Amino acid sequence: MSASEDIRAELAAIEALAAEALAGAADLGALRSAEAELLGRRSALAALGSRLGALGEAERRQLGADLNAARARLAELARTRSDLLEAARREARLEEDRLDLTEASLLGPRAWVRGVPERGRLHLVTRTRDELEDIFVGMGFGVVEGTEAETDWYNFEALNMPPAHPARSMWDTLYLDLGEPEGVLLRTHTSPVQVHLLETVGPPLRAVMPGRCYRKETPDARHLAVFHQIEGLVVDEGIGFADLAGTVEVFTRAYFGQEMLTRLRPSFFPFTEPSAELDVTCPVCGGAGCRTCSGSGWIELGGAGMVDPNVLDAVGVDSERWTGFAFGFGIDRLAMIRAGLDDLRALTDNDLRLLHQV
Ligand code: FA5
Repeated sequence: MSASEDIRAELAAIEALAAEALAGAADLGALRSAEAELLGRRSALAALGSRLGALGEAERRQLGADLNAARARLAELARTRSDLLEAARREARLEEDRLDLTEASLLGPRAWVRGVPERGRLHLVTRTRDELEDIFVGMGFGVVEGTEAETDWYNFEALNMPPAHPARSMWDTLYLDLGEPEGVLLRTHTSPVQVHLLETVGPPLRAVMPGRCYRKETPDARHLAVFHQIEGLVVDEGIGFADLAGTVEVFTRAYFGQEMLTRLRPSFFPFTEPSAELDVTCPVCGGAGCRTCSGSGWIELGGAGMVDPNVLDAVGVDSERWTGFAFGFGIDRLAMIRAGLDDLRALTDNDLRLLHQV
């Protein structure tokens, strides 16, 4: 065999092997190293090219052209294989990243894992509010709702707190940019609904008034800036403090059961006289003192007292004839205590892992 025939045969063999290796590369990495090995400067193909110098002019030209053609065919083959592998890699990545957000948000994370649709349910605070309403309806109370935006008169003045009264500082108020400066506000408690009720319905009356309240507060374990209260008002002839104490006791037993320790402690509110505060044993530490109750062993649920005659007089109700009691309890606190939560903020975090348990 002449030298040129020898080279031609070798070229055919090298091309066949290289074509097989390139076409069979399993991924882009394997393809790149096959290309370097088969088409690079140290490849058998390159070595073959360096042997052409020993041939005569015509043969060298011919074989040189054959060699370049073989190299071009192999390069084209590598490109085709590369495009194919690149497309497959993109496809695989898209499949991996595919996130069906519709499925995730409609069914919730637990359903997603189990593949079973999950039913939604009412938030713990809403369920607590419903339950409190049921308890009071069972005790003969009606349910009344007020508005969240109030005027200064209903939130403060009619409740025996004239402008600049020091007791106003008990409630850090968020004002709305409406009407007179500081004339319209987001109610800081549900007590203004008492005033509306006395004005529009008048005695005798027995009602609870649940709803959302707002205060300029920094949230902590027992405080939120947006929270809920349930107000109670009973006005009739001959109502006394014993009626208030009895009502509070029947209510706390109905809601917490017999075991819960409660206490009524003397306090002050401008719209009740005498005034008291209702506390329950801290459910987190059992009364020993902890972070949740700030070490006191008790958690305050709300205020109460005999309606101050000035409040009745302010809305034209005869305070010589009618007497009454009122209370305002924190719904979020009631929910937190019975669910055994150590931090009120857990109720607004919307962590489904917690909300599913309470
Ligand atoms: C009042 O708001 C009075 N209006 C209650 C009242 C009504 C007294 C009728 C007398 C007669 P106080 O600010 O203490 O009072 O709030 C009552 C309850 O609401 C608290 O004991 C607590 O349970 C709840 N509460 C008050 N502020 C917050 C808050 N920032 N976050 C969560 N709960 C709160």
